[in-house]
Amino acid sequence: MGSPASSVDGFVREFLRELNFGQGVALTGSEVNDQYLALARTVRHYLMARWLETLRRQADTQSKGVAYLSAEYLLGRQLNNALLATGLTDIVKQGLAQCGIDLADLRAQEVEPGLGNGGLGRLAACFIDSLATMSVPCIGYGIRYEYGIFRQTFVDGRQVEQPDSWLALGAPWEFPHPEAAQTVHFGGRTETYDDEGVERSRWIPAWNVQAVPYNYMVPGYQNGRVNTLRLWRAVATDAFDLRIFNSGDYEEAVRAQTFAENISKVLYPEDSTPQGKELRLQQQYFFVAASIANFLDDVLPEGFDLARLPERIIFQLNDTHPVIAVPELMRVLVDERKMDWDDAWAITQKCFAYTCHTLLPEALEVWPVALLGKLLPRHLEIIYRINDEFLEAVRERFGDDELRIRRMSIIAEHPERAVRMAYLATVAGAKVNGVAELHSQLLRDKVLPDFDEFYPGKFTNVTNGITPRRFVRLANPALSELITDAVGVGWITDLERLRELEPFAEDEDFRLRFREVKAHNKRRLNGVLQQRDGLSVGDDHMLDVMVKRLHEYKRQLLKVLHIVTLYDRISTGELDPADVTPRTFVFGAKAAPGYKMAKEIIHLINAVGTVVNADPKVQDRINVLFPPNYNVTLAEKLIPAADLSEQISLAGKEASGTGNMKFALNGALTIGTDDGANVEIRQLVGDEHFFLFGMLEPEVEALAAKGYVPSSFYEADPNLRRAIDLISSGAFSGGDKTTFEPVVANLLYEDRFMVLADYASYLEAQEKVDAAYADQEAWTRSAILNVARSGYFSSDRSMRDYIDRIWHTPPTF
Ligand code: NBG
Repeated sequence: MGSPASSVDGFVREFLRELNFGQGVALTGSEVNDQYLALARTVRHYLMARWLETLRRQADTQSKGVAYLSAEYLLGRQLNNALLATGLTDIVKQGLAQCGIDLADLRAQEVEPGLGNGGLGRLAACFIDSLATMSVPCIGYGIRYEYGIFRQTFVDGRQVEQPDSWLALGAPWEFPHPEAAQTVHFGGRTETYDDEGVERSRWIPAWNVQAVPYNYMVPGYQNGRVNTLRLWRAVATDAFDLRIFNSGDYEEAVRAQTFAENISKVLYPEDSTPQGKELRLQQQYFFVAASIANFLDDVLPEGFDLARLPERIIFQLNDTHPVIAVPELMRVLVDERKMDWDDAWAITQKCFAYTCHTLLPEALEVWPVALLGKLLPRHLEIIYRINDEFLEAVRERFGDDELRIRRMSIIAEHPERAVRMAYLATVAGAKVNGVAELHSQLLRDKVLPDFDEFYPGKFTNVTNGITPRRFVRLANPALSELITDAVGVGWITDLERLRELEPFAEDEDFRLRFREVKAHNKRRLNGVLQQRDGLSVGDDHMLDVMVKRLHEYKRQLLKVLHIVTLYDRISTGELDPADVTPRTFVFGAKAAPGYKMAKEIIHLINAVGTVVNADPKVQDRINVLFPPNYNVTLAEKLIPAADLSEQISLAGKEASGTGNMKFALNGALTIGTDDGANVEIRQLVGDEHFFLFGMLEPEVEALAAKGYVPSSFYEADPNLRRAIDLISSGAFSGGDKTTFEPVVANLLYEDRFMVLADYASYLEAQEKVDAAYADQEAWTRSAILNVARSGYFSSDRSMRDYIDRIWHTPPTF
């Protein structure tokens, strides 16, 4: 297939053809959605030849690649990225203009595929972008959820979830392949049988569903490579029982279909804590079983010698969600391909690697044995055997140390018998990695120390990264232009080149231009917020931003206490408004629908915002904005406009954070704890360009060991007392003292994440922020140095680290 001519006329011809023959409409009278769909399909033509070429060469060379197994991909909009990858933006802009269409309107028409919750899903999207850009063979495997992360609305300040029907207006970026469906089995029982003198096991499943692949292109940045993302959709095998239908029982006739298709219906709106739901386990097995079958049967050439599987593939387990792939590969190799158990296990241990993304014990998935045995009986047997052999090896090494055996067993006995998926992944994985230096160290020392001792060298670190294509080049065109003017374009694929910006921090003219870029981005944000939510950022305000999932450990409450304190001081006259740095505080956060406290906190933020924004005493000084439905699309506008990035989790709780990297690379300064990747950001940008506060992780541990009494901080600190009392007084709830009682009681009597203990230190750091911001030249210098020194946080670098330390999959072509 020849690619369409890269000229404006060629583009216009293709575009009109798509509009006429694809959408069935004429240009005159066509709707924006028709135009968007036609444009998307036209752009995808340009990528098609490269995609097919990549697949052909991949099949020829048979070099080793990565299969990234992830239950989430938070992709963000596709059109802009595809335009950037193909270098078509200018041609398309001109061509559309000839048709009387503004490209910006079509961009705005795209509904982003929100097939992920937060950092973990966005990380997967950054990684596949980097691998394509670096010409490394990779297939991303996941689930094509019909409904992605819910759309958040606020009603009286409370979160209300709406379904995210991202497919409703058409899905021009996907290629369904029903003919390549895989059958995925569930339930039933197992039996042993005599296979020509060898006793073998087999699984007699009870029901099955079809997994239909939907392929998406993952274009590299202007390098002619297009990798594949393959998302599976569940479809019922016997879709419709005609006999029942004819007898008039419509509901019964579609029951099986509904049941099966539920598997890929919705993304679990969870972040960091598992929901022990059978459907979730179904989803997990569904996508990994389909993916492994697809790889072995369709991607590998016929007759491939599976003993050589580790030379061809590494399955990267993105957190514990895909870990059921381990017993699945064993089942396929032993039961179906009749391989000897030991050989199969040796292969399996070379084909998997596991990334852990958390430190919260409650976020380490466990599956009750009863549930797993019911849904996947053969897999449970396989897990038992893996565990028996593993514990045998532990015994050999350490003797009958029963405590140790119990600690290390893949099967937990309390509170119920359950499979510890993180342990299974650790035993099976060639490597286990954390996602930032501190996280990897705590993983070894605190979460899995027995395993680190048992498997020296298995644990490693790969610090997360973000793609500079989407989060700098596309999100921040004004800054990109400034950088390119200064250092050339090479930085887009070699982000360490941002170092060359360092001397420009001393250049007054460059600083001025840098400030103009920020001001431009704030105006752009203002336009977006006005149109989207009727909100506006105050003129000349510092933009202080906290965007991330709502979770107690991330401590949005600490930010609220800071705002309440400022408000209190100004409105009581203790602070002269003229002495207060004008700030607009922006929150963006979704709470898991079942997470009550998180939802209370959202309500509190909105309530404080309403009062603060309406009070003439503080107007023009402080402002609180909470645009609903924070997503990738909004992030792309918000982050480039920010001055201050809030990364204020309790030390030892945030595995990495990736928002922190996006802000630093877009020239915001960070106020943050010594946690996750903040540690590395601070080391790189320099202490004097980072506002550090709060306890260090060992201090947190020490305080917990000693017995943390939050109310003692309340009693000892008059500022804190006033802030909390103001919330309790009903000042933000129309006089009702009960509204925020649960939040306040939680802070005073539990405060698991030590908000009160870090409050004073946080306030002090915020005062330093104000003082620093007053000197705009110095602030800009720091902001430029943040950009210049954060090149390390490119996901291209993360990919190089994975390749060197874990995958050993060199770039190909
Ligand atoms: C999240 C962590 C973040 C981290 C991302 C990506 C989960 C389970 N973990 O700190 O909370 O940046 O993963 O690694 O969602």
